[in-house]
Amino acid sequence: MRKRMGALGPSTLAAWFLVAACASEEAPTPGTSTEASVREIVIETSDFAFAGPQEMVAGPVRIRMVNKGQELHHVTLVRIPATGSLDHLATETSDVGLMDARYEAFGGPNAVGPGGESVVEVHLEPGSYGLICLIPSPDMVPHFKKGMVAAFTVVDGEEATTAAAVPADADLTLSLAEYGFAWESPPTAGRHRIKVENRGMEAHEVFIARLAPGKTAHDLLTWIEAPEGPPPGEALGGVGFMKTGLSNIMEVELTPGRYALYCFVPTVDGVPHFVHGMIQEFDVAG
Ligand SMILES: [Cu+2]
Repeated sequence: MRKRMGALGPSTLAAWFLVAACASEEAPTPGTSTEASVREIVIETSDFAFAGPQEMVAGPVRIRMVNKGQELHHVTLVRIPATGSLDHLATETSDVGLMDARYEAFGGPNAVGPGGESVVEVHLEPGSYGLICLIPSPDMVPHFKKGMVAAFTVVDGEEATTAAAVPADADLTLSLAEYGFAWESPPTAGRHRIKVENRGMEAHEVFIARLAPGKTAHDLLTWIEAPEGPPPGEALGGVGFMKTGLSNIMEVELTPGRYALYCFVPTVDGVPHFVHGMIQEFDVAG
């Protein structure tokens, strides 16, 4: 994401959160093959900080991001090499998100607007990580340069924190590569767990928005650059910067309508992938 999208309606996400919150309080049913128990952590975003646990055990984790700020935010997880540091990540990453190649992007819940919820399941390996928000403010200064970067440690172990009951398998697959998106099967209406796989040679992300009737993916980009009138779309999250070979599972409710997918990861010359064609619309039938 390059810029805030203003008051993007969080009502659907808020409603979905209520459903998800109820579901997460139920104990997983033993012996069923359709559900799995996944540890869950909640990270709150604000203007311009993260609040949540600073350490967790390695393995799969469902990260629920709750945006309490007034701007769009996301949580991107970046593993810090022994030769790097959180401070180096924060100072050396470019305004458009170009990172030192030693830093490994693991994904994370992508952008939603004020009051929104973004949920992804990530598999984390042990190590030192940074949580970073690469989204720029209206002044075009990215949030991590306003302090939105935090240390996060993943340790070896068995300890479980809060568990959420979720379907064991993703029911849709979306692959990312240079430079486009490909659905394994057409997305349908309903609540989905979408496996997002990076099958390319570069890091990629997917940001998903529901388009207002008659609006296009480019209309939303234009509006992001210069907001005028009502927003032509609503941010639904997605999966943040993710290195080649990794996958995250994003949870999203798709109602009938038209949607847009974007990748804002820059190539080495700083040009975002959507300029190279990583921007796509799709329809969900009623
Ligand atoms: Cu990309």
